[in-house]
Parts: sequence; structure tokens; C-alpha cells
Amino acid sequence: MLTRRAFATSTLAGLIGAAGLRAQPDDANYDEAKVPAYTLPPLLHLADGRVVTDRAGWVARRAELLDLFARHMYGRTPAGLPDGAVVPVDTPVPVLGGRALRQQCRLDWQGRASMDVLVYRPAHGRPVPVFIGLNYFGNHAVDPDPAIRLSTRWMRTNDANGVVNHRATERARGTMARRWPVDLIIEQDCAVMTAYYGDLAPDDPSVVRQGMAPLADGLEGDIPTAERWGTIGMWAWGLSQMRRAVATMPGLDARRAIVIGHSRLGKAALWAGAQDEAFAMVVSNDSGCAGAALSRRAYGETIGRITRSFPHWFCPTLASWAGREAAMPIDQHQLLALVAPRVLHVGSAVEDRWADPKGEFLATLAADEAWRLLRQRGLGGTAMPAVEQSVGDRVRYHLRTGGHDITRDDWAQYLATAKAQLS
Ligand code: GTR
Repeated sequence: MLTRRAFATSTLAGLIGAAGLRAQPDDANYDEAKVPAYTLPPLLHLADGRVVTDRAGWVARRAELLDLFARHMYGRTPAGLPDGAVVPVDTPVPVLGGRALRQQCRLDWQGRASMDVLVYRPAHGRPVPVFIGLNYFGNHAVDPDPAIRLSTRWMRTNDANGVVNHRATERARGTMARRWPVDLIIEQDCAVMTAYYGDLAPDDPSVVRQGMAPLADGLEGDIPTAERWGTIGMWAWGLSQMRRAVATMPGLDARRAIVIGHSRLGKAALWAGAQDEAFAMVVSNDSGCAGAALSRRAYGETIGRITRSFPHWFCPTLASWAGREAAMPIDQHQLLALVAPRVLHVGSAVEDRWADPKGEFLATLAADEAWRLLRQRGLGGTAMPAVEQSVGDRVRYHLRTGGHDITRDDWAQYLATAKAQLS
């Protein structure tokens, strides 16, 4: 298992090195005693001060919160983007001893952008819940099968993972398979759909105009520059496009679409799930700062650090909140609450202090108020669970041993939640 530091130095070396920044500086605060006292911005007060007491009030508050997160953090999703057409690339191939079918297709946006999509579903063909998540190193890295298309897109150079000069090589096949336990997903009678996040937007501020960005040309005129979206917004939009594609595919239940993401892609999964209510369940794995963790704790990664290291992820306004977390009009419990009354599962890892596991739990706990308002069984208790334990019903939280990663054990947790809550 990679530790946070190993991850930072291996996979992020090129990205961070280029900017002369380290992702996890030693001067970050890891001392609970130094977490500032804070008051969270209210979840159930409308901007005019009225208190939300019912579903109609929540609908109004939801719209306000979505607007605030677009304005201050992720930027505005342009209106009028085209929907992708689903183009099959191959016919379903039996895999896992005939228990599953694997299919590749392409989402194509008017011939101006495209994304390779890889799907595994149970061979029985009955519609099952489908986990929809982006991957970091291409579909070919999810499974060593040579029939999977090798991505030709820009990628972060990573010799250990077979990415040389920003392009995948044959050596890259299957290198991320441990993060995609297809056998377990199938065994639990679910499906999984994945695509390379760089097909939507390369994760580097110097590689612009690749991916789907040109689709937004002419659509952002009314959006102030400070509120223009970053790559998290684009990845989130792509996740919703994948969700739409589910309806055209056999053996996948569009009413049980689950958006999942690890780390920066966990942030994208949360933003996708917040905006797109057709996701029945939202999973955040180690998403940390600007994901599931409370910004006001400024524990581990802070708004200042993240906007200096990764300015391209966000709208420009976010950087103006660096060092001023306490004054921000938003905090991340409000983002999590945008999933209510649907199913939310937040997973943290003990050693992933950079992502502030406690801050992720406290945000989840504070978000629970929305489920209570909507008379749903949410998180229940108020205590952070012990390591390797999980708590909650429609709001679920677990803390795993180990470091920053998405493991088979994390997947087992998410699969159990899907089974219990999406029937
Ligand atoms: C880190 C970044 C985190 C997280 C992580 C990742 O270096 O500081 O916010 O997104 O990268 O995506 O693995």
C-alpha cells in the first residue's frame, strides 16, 4: 500500500515538480490542539435568515448551496453543453470464467471530444446497480487484458506505471488493477463503468485545450472569469455524461447509478453527485480538502495549499479564501448535504492525515441534519467509529487502516452500502 508521501513523490512528481511545490509540506498542521476554534456556516438557514423546516424549504436551500459551491469553489458548469452519443467499440466479451461481460464503448461529443468507457457487468443480464468512476491511468491500467484499448491521451509521466513521455506504453496494462476489484464487484452483483479522467481534462495546467474544454467555447460568455470552472467541474460533468449513458446499456440499472471517486476524483464525485440528482448514491474515498473534509479545521491540506498546488482544479475565486477559511460562506458539510436524501458513503484512512479523516467524519456528521430534516435514517450516532468499523444507514462513514488509496476493503464497504440501501 502506498503511503501518502510515497504517492506524492511517485505519481505527482512531474506535476508538483513542475510548479516547484510539494503536495504535503512538513509545515502542515497535524496537531489537533492547533485546529482553530470555528463555527460552521448553517446548513438549514436560507440566505434571508428563514429556517428550513420542510422539503420545500430544502429545495430552496439546495439551490442556494449549489450556487455558492459553483461561485466559490468549483466554478459554474456552462449551460448548453452537448450530450455525448454512445458508440459501441466492441461486442460484450465473457470474462471472469463467464460470470461477467466486459464491454468497451466511446462517448462522443459531436466529433469534437470523446472518452473511452469500459464496463463490467454480471453475465446474467438483469439490471444491477452500477458504480461509475473515473480512473487515473487509462482503462488499460484497470485490467491487464490486451484487448482493452490502450489510451493514446496525455498522461502524467510515471515510469513505474509504464507511462513514458506522457503516453501510456504496453507496460502500463493492469498497473492499477488493485484499485478496481472487478471480481468482487461482480460477486456482489453490481456493475462498474470507468473512463480515464484525462479524456475529459488533462490534470495539468500547462496542457489546456485537450479533452472536452473546447465544447464549452462560446458557452461561458455570461460567466465571470472568477467563476469559470476548473477540471474538477469538467470531471464531474463527465461523470454525469457516463451516468446518462447507463440508460442505453443492457444489464445496468439507471435508477441505481452510484458515483464513486478516490482523492481528487472523490472531490469530483461529490460535486457530480451534488449537482446530478439522478445518482442514487455518492461515494467519496479519501477526498480530503475541497472534498469531504471541513476546510475550517485547516488540518493537513488547506485551501491556501491546494489552490497553490492545483489552481486548475477550481474556479479562480477559491484562491481568494486562502488562509481565510473561517470567513468562507461555505464548508464541506454543506456539499455532502447536497446528496440528501440519497445515499452518501464517505471513506477515510487513518494514515491519510493530509486528507484529515476526522474532518471528513465531522463534515459527514454535520451534513446528517439534512437527512434528519427529510426523515431519512442517516448517520445515526455522533461518535467517530473505531478503525475498520463503519456507521450509519443512508449516510455512512468508515475509517480504514493504512494510507491514501482505494483498496479492496474500501470497495467491500461501498458494495455493502449499495446492497443494503439501494434495493
Ligand atoms: C494530493 C492533493 C489532494 C488529493 C491528492 C490525490 O496531493 O493535495 O488534495 O487530491 O493529491 O488526488 O491523490
